[in-house]
Amino acid sequence: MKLYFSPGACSLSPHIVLNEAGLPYELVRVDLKSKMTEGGDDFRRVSPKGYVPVLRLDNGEILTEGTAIVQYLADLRPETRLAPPAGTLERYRLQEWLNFIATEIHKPFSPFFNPQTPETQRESQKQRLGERFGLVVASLDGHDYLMPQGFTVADAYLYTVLAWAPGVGLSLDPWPALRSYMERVQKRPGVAAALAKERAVKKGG
Ligand SMILES: N[C@@H](CCC(=O)N[C@@H](CS)C(=O)NCC(=O)O)C(=O)O
Repeated sequence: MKLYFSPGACSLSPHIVLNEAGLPYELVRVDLKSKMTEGGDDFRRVSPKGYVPVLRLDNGEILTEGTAIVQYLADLRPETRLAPPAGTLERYRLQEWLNFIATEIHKPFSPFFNPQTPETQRESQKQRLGERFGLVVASLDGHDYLMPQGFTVADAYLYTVLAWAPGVGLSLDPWPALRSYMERVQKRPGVAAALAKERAVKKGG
């Protein structure tokens, strides 16, 4: 399998899951501005959506949308318990988290990455995200991870998007439980390896 990614982007989530699942994969870096891959291919010919993450399966099929990709990967290795079995209530709980992270945390970060966004909108977005962070903290109460079973693909995704907060001027200090959650997640070997790889790629230019 090939994961099309950009260092530090939301493609970090499936990158973490590939490691946690112990699956073999190749990484293909994408320049999100030029829409070119590191090999000089037009990324829009890989996926007309033009955004990462994109997974190319060994049979050549293309899978997009982070929440679908991470569940696909988890289901390849059910014994790693990165996702509860399909059809169970627990699986819908996982999907509840994935959708919450995608729509209530991931996308509300988007205005911060647009230099045209006015300061007033940035402040209101910070407040909105803060309210969502409060909901996450309440759910984490007494748990190491989002789901009672332990680390799942939802944690890979939550970690990825929360890691953007300090860079956009949104300190996690008011939510100590989130800070300790981030520290806990990034100590996992699969997470640490993905972070080290993406930092090295970014440093290399
Ligand atoms: N709906 C997509 C959104 C993915 C997304 O927002 N990707 C960003 C990076 S975090 C991107 O590639 N942006 C470049 C662009 O949209 O041109 C998903 O959930 O996978």
